[in-house]
Amino acid sequence: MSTIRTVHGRQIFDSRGRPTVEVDVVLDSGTVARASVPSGASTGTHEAHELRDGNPSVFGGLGVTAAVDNVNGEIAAALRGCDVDDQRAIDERLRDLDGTPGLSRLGANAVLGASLAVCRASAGDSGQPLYRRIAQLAGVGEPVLPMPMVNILSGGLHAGRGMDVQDFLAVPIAATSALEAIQLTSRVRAAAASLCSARGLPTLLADEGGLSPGCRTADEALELITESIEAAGLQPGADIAIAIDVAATSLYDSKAGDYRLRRQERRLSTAEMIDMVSSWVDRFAIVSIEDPLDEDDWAGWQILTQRLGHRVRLIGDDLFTTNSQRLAEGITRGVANGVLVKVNQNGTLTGTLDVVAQARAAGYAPVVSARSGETEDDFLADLAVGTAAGQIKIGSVRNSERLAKYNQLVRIAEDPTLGFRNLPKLALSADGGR
Ligand code: 2PG
Ligand code: MG
Repeated sequence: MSTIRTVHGRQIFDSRGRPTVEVDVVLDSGTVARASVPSGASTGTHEAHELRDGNPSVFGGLGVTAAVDNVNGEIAAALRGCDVDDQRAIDERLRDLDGTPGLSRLGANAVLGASLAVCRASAGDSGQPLYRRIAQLAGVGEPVLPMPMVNILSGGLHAGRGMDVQDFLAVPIAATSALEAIQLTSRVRAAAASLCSARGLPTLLADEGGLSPGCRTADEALELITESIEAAGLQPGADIAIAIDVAATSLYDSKAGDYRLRRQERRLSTAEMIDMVSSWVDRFAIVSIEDPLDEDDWAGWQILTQRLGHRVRLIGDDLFTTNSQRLAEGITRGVANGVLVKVNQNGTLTGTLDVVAQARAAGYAPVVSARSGETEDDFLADLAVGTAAGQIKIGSVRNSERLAKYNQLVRIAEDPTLGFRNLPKLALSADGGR
């Protein structure tokens, strides 16, 4: 057993150039480990609290010096001398120290940076790859390489609202290995760029490295991604399936109680949103839809799940915010059948692993996900493998903060004992596929 000697935080910068927290942990054995914290743009209200300085004259209020001070002060003092291998005790200690449900006092960014760095230190100290250590913590016997869903077209808050729907992604269902998955989706990404350029559409990159063609309707974007798959010499629905993240919370107008599609200058009720999403599923090779409705529209989600849950994965991101109470409510209400897993929505590694276990026990598919603001930290690749989540969403196959994770998957794939998992089949049933 090694104990924690020092915990040191600093302010670094994420892929949008915004400040974020990085933490170094040093053990008495001399092992050193580092982790940094991502940040979202289309955030859910119920996420753990990201502590920002709020001083508008420094980084527009986005500084994280108070969170860093908390790492170097209270957190470092609380963790000094702790057994690095007892991740659960450390994460509970961090939660107790903070004392608020959403980690708003110390900041979830401060707490998470420490939590992830501790896990990496423990892995390094015992000489095991990070994904093996995570598998141990998660109680997973057989870690597995995940199927990626790769961002091809971007809209919403990741692309200046150039399209209403946030992500159109390619899922390489014909792939039999992680490398082949990356290769197939890269072909689609390249074909989409050629099509955009041939049509005079912009080919500049959005926040997650996807293209932002500014399609007026989701139908146009779905046609464009379908044509891109075909132009890459692949078959939609057989080689590549389509996934969507509507990120509908950012479309919802809570005063009017409806959804605003700005590009079409239209407003839709919940029922009309459900009809629209159903018509996409009828006409395109769609395997999963994330956040098709607002984060608090439980009743709408229920109707949608009954209608589509036996046909596609319905993934809750803003809906569940990697929070076990929210997920428990969704399971009870029969809402969704998949959950997006984002470490900074939860705030600790143990809390995140608990949500994955809870999802699995209820038959909900976990999808490990990056944020739109990322660093070069590749923890997520190991998290997806170690939890055997089966699916990962990192963004496009562009930009170093995205490639850091894909490249780590490539390295992990050198382990000959690991399998690659295709999409889990939906358990067909009348109650929404659960
Ligand atoms: C999402 C994520 C990642 P953000 O909505 O799923 O694509 O975006 O990090 O901005 O919440
Ligand atoms: Mg989302």
